[in-house]
Amino acid sequence: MLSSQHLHDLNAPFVANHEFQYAHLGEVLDQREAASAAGVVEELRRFQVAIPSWALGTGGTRFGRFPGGGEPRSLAEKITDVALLHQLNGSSNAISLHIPWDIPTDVAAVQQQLAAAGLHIDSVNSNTFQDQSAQAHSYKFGSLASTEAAVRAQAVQHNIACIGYGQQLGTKVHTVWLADGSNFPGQQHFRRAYQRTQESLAAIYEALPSDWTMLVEYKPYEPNFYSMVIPDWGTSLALCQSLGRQAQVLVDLGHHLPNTNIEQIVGRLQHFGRLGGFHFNGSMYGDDDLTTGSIKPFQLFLIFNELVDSAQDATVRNPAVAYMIDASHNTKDPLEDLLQSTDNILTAYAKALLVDRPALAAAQEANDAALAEDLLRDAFLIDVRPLVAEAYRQSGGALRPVAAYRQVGHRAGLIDQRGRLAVATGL
Ligand SMILES: [Mn+2]
Repeated sequence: MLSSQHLHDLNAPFVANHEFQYAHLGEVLDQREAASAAGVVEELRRFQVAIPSWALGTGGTRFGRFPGGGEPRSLAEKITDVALLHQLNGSSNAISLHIPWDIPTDVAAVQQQLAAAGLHIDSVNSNTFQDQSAQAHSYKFGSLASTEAAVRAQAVQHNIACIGYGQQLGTKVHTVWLADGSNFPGQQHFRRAYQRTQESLAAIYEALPSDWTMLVEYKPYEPNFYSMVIPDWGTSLALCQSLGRQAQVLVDLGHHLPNTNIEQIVGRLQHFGRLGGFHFNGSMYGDDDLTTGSIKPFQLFLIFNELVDSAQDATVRNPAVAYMIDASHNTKDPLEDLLQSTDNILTAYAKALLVDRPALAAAQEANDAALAEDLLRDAFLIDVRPLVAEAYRQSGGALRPVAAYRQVGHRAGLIDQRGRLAVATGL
């Protein structure tokens, strides 16, 4: 952990320039009248995005891993890493856990460590996409959708066990992503696979405490390449509607075919009151799990534009959305990548807050396509970096989180402490 004096010293070289830029932008925004700098900074400080425990090490690809050393070897070390991220940006106050990779051995110690760092567990994620050494039945041909009742029962029990771990740690969100599907035409009966999945999810939903949310994630392909049992938001939505109000759709930005209009999906799900959560990442082709906003920053802005629009619309009855990052790294230092992802998320959110919404609504009503598009572009093209930096500073963090992380030589310290060959649990 860094002392507040140390953070103050790290910010010192940047303060004068930051204050100049922030004051200038404040005047520009006052003239536009859509939103004030202070108001946006306040919103940014409120916005928190959960860090996935599995992205603190090098996830790699199926072709290999190129780790940079010093990966967290336990849940305690993962919490330590997220605590540093939260100290630097004030925007990462939660961790998504993966079961069985992050099963807590000492719950009281975990709770104590979380409280000391101002963190909490935002969700538990089940894993039926691979076999664990001790399990009785294989998931080779599916889990919740398996043709074998004993396999389905085992997968249901695992999900219920995840909820139990989550209860111990104080979270109220359970995320289900299914790898189930088929690789060849005719391999799987589509309707029956869906029915079996629905029944398995209903059994898990039965065990869900009344104040919990169950998030159902979809994905069009991979690891199965001919069909996935839950390939799209429509299937997720249908399943959630069949389960009950506590079931919500989770949108993972990388889980769409190229050029899918994700912002429209976001708008639709909010209309139905069924947008439960986000997995942020960057995508060029598919589930690439790259830095959020690195490839398509305009798309990320348009997604936040929908979120802000819905938040300001009293007719929208969508519950609070769980914001999470879901990424995998092989090129960058994972902690730097997560700082960059959070920075890009806050940048897109800030720009969406600057949209002149009454003017946009009027342009849409008048079918003025040129003006409507221009109003979005006007907000998107404003350089909001001073607002994001000010949010970091007001939260007691670093004006430039990645620069501060490098300046203190954090990765070298982790390698000294944990070893060059340390591998994150689960990876
Ligand atoms: Mn995901």
